[in-house]
Amino acid sequence: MNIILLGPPGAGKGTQALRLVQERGMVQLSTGDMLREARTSGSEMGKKVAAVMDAGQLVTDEIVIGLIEEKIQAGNAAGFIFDGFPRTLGQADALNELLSRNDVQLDAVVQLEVDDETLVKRIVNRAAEAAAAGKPVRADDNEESVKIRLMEYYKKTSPLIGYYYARGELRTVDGLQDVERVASDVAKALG
Ligand code: B4P
Repeated sequence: MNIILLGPPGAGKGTQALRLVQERGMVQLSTGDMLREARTSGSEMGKKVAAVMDAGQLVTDEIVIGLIEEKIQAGNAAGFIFDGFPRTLGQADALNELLSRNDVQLDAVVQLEVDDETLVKRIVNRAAEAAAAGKPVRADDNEESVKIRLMEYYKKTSPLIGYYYARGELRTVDGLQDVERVASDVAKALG
């Protein structure tokens, strides 16, 4: 089974992807994680994306599609979870093309619905918890960047809801519930 997890920043895409990896052995393709890995590698591409991410903006489609393409070509039997990808209509078109070129079928798109106030609270809370535990705090996990991330989401990512609805692939889950309940509703949505 191959699925997309769709939703605003802090909706819990990464959290639910991890559950699916543990429970179903699926492979998580998080473009956020891939980009964070690229920036710590010190590569030219990593340097380019660091400033964009810290400002809360979206990295170019070209870079993100390149990262995903490598992973899809490597293939896997248990299925992919696209976590945080696609984030623009351009990325959605590119994903369709990549999937059909590699003979991979998309089974469902799960949208996690959470209101803005809760999203900001969750992300600011994650930063506070990391700081208290002496762990690194994500440079984009502060109120100012989160507000820009939300604006980017509404402008560039939210049109994907209509896009996947029109294709009959969209399932919506209430992401305001606790992690266990969200996981149970995601499982139901996947059938
Ligand atoms: P991502 O790494 O994808 O981060 P995210 O959207 O903030 O997180 P997610 O929704 O996974 O939330 P999480 O489970 O962590 O993106 C970061 C940046 O990378 C972007 O801003 C952009 O610059 C770049 N990027 C990534 N993909 C891109 C693309 N395709 N194109 C262009 N640029 C791209 O949860 C957040 C917090 O909430 C956690 O603390 C968690 O514990 C908590 N939480 C989760 N579920 C909860 C629940 N049910 N109840 C209470 N708390 C919950």
